[in-house]
Amino acid sequence: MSRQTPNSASSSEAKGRAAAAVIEAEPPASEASVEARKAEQKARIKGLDRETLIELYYQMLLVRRFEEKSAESYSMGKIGGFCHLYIGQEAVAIGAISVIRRDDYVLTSYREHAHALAKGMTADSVMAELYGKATGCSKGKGGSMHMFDKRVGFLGGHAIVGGQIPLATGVAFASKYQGTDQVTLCFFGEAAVNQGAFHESLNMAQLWKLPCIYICENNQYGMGTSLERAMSLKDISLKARAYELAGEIVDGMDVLAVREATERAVARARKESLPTLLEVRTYRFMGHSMSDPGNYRTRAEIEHHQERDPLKLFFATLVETETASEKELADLDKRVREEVAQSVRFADESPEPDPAELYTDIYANPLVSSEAVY
Ligand SMILES: Cc1ncc(C[n+]2csc(CCOP(=O)(O)OP(=O)(O)O)c2C)c(N)n1
Ligand SMILES: [Mg+2]
Repeated sequence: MSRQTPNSASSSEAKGRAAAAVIEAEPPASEASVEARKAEQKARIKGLDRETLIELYYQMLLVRRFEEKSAESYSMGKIGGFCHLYIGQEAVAIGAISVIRRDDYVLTSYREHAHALAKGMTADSVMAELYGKATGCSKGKGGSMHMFDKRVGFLGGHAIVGGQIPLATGVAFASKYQGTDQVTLCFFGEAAVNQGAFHESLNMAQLWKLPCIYICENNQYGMGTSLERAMSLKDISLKARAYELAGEIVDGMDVLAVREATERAVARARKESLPTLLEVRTYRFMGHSMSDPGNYRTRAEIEHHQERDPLKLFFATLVETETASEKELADLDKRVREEVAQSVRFADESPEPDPAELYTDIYANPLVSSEAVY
């Protein structure tokens, strides 16, 4: 299912392979049949201990239940502003972030509740931020799109499409410059790769050998525009070759496939200080945001992908390999629902930010006249 390109390729080799790969383009990983995917996941499970596997399932479940609750609270008017849900994509953030350290960095887009939770932020602080409360991770001033917690290396939450890509490149540069062995994971959607900043960043990362892992979450849509309508080269992983980076297509519905591919990339970054581009093929089950009427795709298309639900797949694998019983996983679900319910109570009962907070944590240039017209 995955295809790798080594860093060491000479440019003529790389050109030859790129041309061949365009012709032999593989079917999207997200299209693989449920049975084929299950067989692959069962093969991957070998060698992983039970504790790690249950933790991965717990984290995916936490994100799923957290977001279902967020949708409910949003509909009740408890959450304001934009709210982009991640349901369907859980295997990507959870699989990738499971192989990095607390002192490594993660940057992503506005669809970031999962990444924040996976990096170690509490459900309380993320939910309170959604509610715009003073106890939220950004003191209630950021909301859904601007989660941040320096203590766990979660550097946002970025609303400008592709805006986090050069920032992550800079963070990786800083780690290298300071001589640490930290790595940076930079997540973004497939629509962001059409931005100039993506290309500038990949070029610099390979030229300067930066420990940055670029993770493109290809969910096949940028708002209501499908990848087919927006991209001349649909095989995003090939874009790595333009800059001689290692590149790989990954099945984004299989948490273990994402984990393995990220492990390879992290080793490359940590030991050799080299970047990687992972194209992780996934699908979002919900609208672009809570206000998306969704009239650009059919219900049948969504249902087709829901058969490949990463949580359903992992549940089946855990049960069929006798790693866990159905009862055990149902009990875990109960505990997760309670943890999420607790975060809602915490957010509900937390105070609103003090009006004086309007003047803190803002960037303003005091040299610019207050009479300036913007
Ligand atoms: C520079 C910029 N252009 C346009 C937008 C409006 N916009 C917000 S999300 C989005 C689509 C991005 O899609 P993708 O990168 O695939 O991420 P996904 O939403 O699928 O996770 C657009 C065009 C923006 N926020 N920033
Ligand atoms: Mg997208």
